[in-house]
Amino acid sequence: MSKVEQRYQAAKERYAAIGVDTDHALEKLKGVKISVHCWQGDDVKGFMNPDGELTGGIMATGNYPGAARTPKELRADLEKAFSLIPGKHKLNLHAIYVDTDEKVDLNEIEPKHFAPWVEWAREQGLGLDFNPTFFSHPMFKDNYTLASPDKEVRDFWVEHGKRTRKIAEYFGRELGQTSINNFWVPDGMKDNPIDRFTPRKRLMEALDEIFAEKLDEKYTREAVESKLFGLGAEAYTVGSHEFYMGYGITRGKLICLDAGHFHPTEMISGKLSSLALFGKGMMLHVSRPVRWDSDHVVLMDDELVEIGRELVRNDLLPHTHIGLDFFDATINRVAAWVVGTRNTQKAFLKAFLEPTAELKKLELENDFTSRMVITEELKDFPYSDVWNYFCEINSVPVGFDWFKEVKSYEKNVLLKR
Ligand code: RNT
Ligand code: ZN
Repeated sequence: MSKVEQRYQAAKERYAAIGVDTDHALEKLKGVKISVHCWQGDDVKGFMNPDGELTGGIMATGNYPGAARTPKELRADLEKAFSLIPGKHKLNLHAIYVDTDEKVDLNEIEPKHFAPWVEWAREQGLGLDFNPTFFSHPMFKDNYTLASPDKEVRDFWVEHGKRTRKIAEYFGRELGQTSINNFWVPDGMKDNPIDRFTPRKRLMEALDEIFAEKLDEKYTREAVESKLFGLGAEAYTVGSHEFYMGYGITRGKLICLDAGHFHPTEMISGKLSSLALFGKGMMLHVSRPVRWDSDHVVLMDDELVEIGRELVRNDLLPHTHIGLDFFDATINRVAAWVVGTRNTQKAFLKAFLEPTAELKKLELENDFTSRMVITEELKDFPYSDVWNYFCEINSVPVGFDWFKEVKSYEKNVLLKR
């Protein structure tokens, strides 16, 4: 028996004593698929423009060496990251990540421009999710895309949106896993608008136009992602939380909550139970806000743990698509993926290792003392011994060992770019 397994057996006994079956928790964890975002690998540049500058709507900062410059490099980096993450997952692509020799614009993309991704995903046993790219483009005009007062601008982006649906449908059909196509639209204003209403009406109508054609939900489903404010849209974001709550519920779309898109003290964990009652399903962008900014690497903080608990305790995982969304260009990008993904998995494991039924019973009996004592004692339980065993049985490195591999990949591959 390996050391890791010995420790697992000891942990198993301790959890069994409070009515938790660790083997069952590991089974459950295995079923949790994370949609890993491609854009941490190259600071959201994509491969559509040769210089790939972020020119509006979104911003990444930092210049750590080794960013992927081609689809091939990005896939190599992703393979490295996935080899250090237990389980089988999905890759989340953005429209700017075309893989083709043809010069194509966002309003011209077709499934064939993504064929190498599909081939690779099939080989790797990964599903593919997708996102239209409503930023970093000359048609992002005066901070607007779909909400623009200029019909020519709107039409360009409507066409783009429609095309991404066909591409997501193609991913779903080819790979046999529903491809979630997530719409995030940065449109907004730097300073106080006079008219908040009309841009929202235009956004609603443009989205309706994009979604007019019915596609088979077996292959693709759409999500809509809100935001409170962003760089250059400090005073007003057209696609706010209320906007997309209404839109998603009335149009049967998944509602995407990004953990970094709310007021600094407003947490998405508290919203899941309500959304689950009224919406058609949820998508998460697991991320981390820091003061006014979002998109930091996911760390094991209280909110992450709470997100895991909410989804597990209320059995919401079947209705929730878990995606990651962060891009830090000041650190090793493969390490960023591994830390963020493994942390997200660990948060679910912590939740699976809770005696939930017992805690719910105590709560119903108004025994709030026991509720507090158990949840606090549980924080010191050896969940990491269970996690390490999960890594071992899934043939990925345990503990710091994964970082050694990233370091040598950095030395042998990334620093040579
Ligand atoms: C931006 C949104 C959005 C993007 C990606 C790249 O604030 O969170 O999800 O991060 O589309
Ligand atoms: Zn997001």
